[in-house]
Amino acid sequence: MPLHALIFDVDGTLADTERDGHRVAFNRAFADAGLDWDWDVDLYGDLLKVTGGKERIQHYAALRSPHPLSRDFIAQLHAAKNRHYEALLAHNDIPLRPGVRELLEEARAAGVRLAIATTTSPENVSALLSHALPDGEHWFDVIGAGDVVAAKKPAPDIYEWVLKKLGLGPRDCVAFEDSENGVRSAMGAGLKTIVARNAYTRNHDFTGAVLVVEEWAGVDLGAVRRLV
Ligand code: XBP
Ligand code: MG
Repeated sequence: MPLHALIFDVDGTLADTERDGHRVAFNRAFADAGLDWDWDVDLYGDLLKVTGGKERIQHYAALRSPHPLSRDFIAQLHAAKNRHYEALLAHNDIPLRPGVRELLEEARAAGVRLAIATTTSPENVSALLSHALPDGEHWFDVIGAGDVVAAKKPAPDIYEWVLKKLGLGPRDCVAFEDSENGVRSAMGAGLKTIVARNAYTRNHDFTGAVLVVEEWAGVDLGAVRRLV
């Protein structure tokens, strides 16, 4: 089966952004808003089951109080969190996971197209790429991110949206993920999926993935082609 495109998740897959990036940014936005919420490393691991920053805030608010937060307040909190995230990336060094750049470069050299399918907001994708892969944002033909679809991962919608924009079918592409919600989403769209686990997703259920590894280093294009 010819391989036409590689489709990457962002958070946890291209880079380990959650613990020292998104989590810290959420906490800074909560403090700014006068909320006494503190998402520690373990609690954040549980909260990652809910994909999407706005959805995660809403879920946590419902655990804390029977009175729902307004959509406007959640949207403001989330926008503040994304501003903190961007500032953090500018000051912290959150690099690409080992092996990612090599795989992207190999695909480009071989004429295999690149795309992104993520739950995170588009501005966060740009912020990450501008710092971790400064020459690389234009390497991706399609970037599907955030609210472009109503149903976030584990729904297949974001991968289906990206496939449609690429003009390709799922059998022409491979998905790269780090989490159970991501694998459910990609497989739901009919994609073969390769997983590199991380500290937050080590115990997730990856049933159905074609390969599960600890790191991307060693997953080269030849290895990907042999799996499809
Ligand atoms: C990523 C997420 C995101 C980020 C925060 O999931 O769940 O919500 O934690 O992003 P995946 P926003 O890697 O499976 O796409 O705050 O921008 O929503
Ligand atoms: Mg992920």
